[in-house]
Amino acid sequence: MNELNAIVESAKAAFSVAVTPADLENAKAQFLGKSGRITELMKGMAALSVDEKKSRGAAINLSKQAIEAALNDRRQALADAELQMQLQAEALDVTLPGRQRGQGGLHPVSLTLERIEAIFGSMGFDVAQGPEIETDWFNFTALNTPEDHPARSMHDTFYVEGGSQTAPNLLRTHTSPMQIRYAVQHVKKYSKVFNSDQGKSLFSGAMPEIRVIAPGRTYRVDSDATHSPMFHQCEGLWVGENVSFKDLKFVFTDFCRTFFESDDLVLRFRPSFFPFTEPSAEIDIQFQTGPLAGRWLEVAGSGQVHPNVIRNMGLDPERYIGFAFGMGPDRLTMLRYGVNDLRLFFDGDIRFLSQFQ
Ligand code: 2NL
Repeated sequence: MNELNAIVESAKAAFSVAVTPADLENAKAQFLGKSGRITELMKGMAALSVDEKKSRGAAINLSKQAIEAALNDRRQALADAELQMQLQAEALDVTLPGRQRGQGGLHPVSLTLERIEAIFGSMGFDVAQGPEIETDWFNFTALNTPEDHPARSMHDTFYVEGGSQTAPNLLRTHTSPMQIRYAVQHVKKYSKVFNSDQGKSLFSGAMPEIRVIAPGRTYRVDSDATHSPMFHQCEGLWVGENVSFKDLKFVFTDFCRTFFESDDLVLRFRPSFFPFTEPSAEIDIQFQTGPLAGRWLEVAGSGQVHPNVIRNMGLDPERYIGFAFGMGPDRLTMLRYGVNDLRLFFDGDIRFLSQFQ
């Protein structure tokens, strides 16, 4: 029995110095393998008597079981150690701060456009968006702008390829063409007889009012501290059977006071001229407090829609009347935030732009 105990002890010792699974399997082979020490002892039993076999066999089996138990313990210990190493190697410090990602934001002029859309939206105005490349009809002719008007010259308007000699394509110089498009669609929806020979069959039936704003990019041949060849415009149009100048004054006053968050803002409607409105008025505002207090600041043009323009929408000017206005979101943004150079909006300098986030 001493011999068996010695074998078990030396097996345990051999297992305990094994540091890899391969070491351990080699050590196992020395004791339990084909010519391992326990296996050799079993082979040696052949010559024993039946009684001796019984007791010797039982003793060898006990030793074999003890060795197998030690082997399993060591296997488990090596697996645990391996797992620990792996966990340690892959450890994450979940308390470390995350990697910061620069948060984007809207351009200040986009913020203004969103404000304008929200305010007019709350007053029941639809928002219409459309092409920046326009035809001469929608940009000028439909808006009662005469053939010889200086705005139509190549010094003021960017003409582009496409279109014809008599109907050239151009970059829209204001967003009014979109309002004409919107109005024509609106009238078509309610008039079965509308046809595009404007002036021939005008709609004088009943229809819901046209109430729309058209925000977007516009283009003119102009570039200095206060003019950019690309700039923004937002026009508004309200046409119905009973829409008057007092509605224009109410709507625009309400808009300005909400936009500039100033209840005591004062407005002034100053006589002016536009081909598409008659009568026409320039709209000035005056702050009562703050850095701009007391000065009259021009913010929009406006007027009652000219009968010829009403006609070009497919409507009978004897029944339909309305007003329109046009403003510059770039300039509104400058006034709201106290920006003094228009070009800052288009330089893309992150130091300037990040101040609006
Ligand atoms: C300005 C002047 C204005 C309009 C735009 C308009 C549109 C239609 C019919 C009639 Cl569809 N008028 N738009 C009217 C008056 C003035 O803008 O100085 N804008 C910055």
